[in-house]
Amino acid sequence: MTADLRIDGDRLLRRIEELATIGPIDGGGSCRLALTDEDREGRDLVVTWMRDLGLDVTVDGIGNVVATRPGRTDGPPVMTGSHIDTVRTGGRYDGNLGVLAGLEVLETLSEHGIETEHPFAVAFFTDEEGARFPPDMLGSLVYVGGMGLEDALDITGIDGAEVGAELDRIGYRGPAPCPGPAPRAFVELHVEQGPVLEAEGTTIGAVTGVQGISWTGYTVTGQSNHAGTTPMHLRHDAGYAAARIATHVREVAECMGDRQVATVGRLELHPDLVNVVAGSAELTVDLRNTDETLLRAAEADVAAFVAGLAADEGVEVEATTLARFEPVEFDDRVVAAVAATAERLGHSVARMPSGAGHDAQMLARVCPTGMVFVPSRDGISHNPAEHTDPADLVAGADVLLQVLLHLDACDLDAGDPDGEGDAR
Ligand code: HGY
Ligand code: MN
Ligand code: MN
Repeated sequence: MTADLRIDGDRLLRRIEELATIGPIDGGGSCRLALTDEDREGRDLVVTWMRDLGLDVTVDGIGNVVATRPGRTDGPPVMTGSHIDTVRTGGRYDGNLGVLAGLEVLETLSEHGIETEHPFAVAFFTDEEGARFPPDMLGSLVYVGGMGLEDALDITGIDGAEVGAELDRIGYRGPAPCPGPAPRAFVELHVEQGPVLEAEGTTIGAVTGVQGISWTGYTVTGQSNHAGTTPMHLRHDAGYAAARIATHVREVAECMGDRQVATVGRLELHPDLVNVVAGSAELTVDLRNTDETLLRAAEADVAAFVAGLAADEGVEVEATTLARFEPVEFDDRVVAAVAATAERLGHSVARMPSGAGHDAQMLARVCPTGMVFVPSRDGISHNPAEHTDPADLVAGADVLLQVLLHLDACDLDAGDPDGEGDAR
């Protein structure tokens, strides 16, 4: 009876710990920025695990890795996965849990001799974080045909490196075609990275969708000048202008309230010296909302503010869109399957949107897609203090296993709203 099948929790936890030792940072997290040597090392470890399981491993032109276990029939796989690249202050679960839980699902099926109807696949997608090379979810965006491969390979990172050259350097520019083949269905397990599940005392999130994301890079050009001799009315202070933009976006989010969030994560002044009025500044603005109309309103407000500020301060401001994704709704059948499966396994479950971006929001463009969340302690993520209780990690992986089996067995065309399918 596969309905009673569960993963090997200790094996999953061991792999999470082992992967976390690559690119280690203080506090127990990892730094594996996309396409760095640390990312390559993490990729090599996970690919070794995939190959040790006898999975068919492919690497595509943007470095996405897909490992497939055959089913009774050929055709589009039931797919799971996430990412193993991290931000500079990464925790050990963001992305890694989804990839390693997917690997654990395939190993569990093999060690119990389970033959699935369709192939099962686990993937890790390149540069999900977008922290080094914007936009985020770059690999999965290319996988689903949302960006041409050549355009993606030409992207220059915050350190001046280029995606294509870095893929060549780490040996992960593979032959598999982009866009990749659409899966039968896709389910991603991920830590919530927010405070909701923990606050509600709920174990599983049945994720209903992902909020819209707007990333803009600003270059402010003023005039460097002497901090002591330049009268205030003669200044064209790029540092002041950047600071005003940063405080304004915070005010916009607080004024709009509800789900609107705004972040200035990067801010660099030049020449960055105590006694020099900044001649130029670079900063990024991250705006997000579950409602596209409200997100556009926030973008318009910021753009108007920046234009007025530039005129008042006598600076030039150049804006570059680094990422722009509209809100995504996941497939009701998959959301229902996650919720029903969590309940069947005896876990509390809540439906909720995702505040963070995920590869699933890209796969949702090409197949029935959903996500499983598990709680984040104190809602912390993108921080080495990121933590999820082992029991919750295992619970999430068990729900993932059972949802994938349901999506393998059910008739997706007929729909299967109760998510029970024909549990075998
Ligand atoms: O930015 C995000 O939400 C994700 O961590 N890439
Ligand atoms: Mn993630
Ligand atoms: Mn992340």
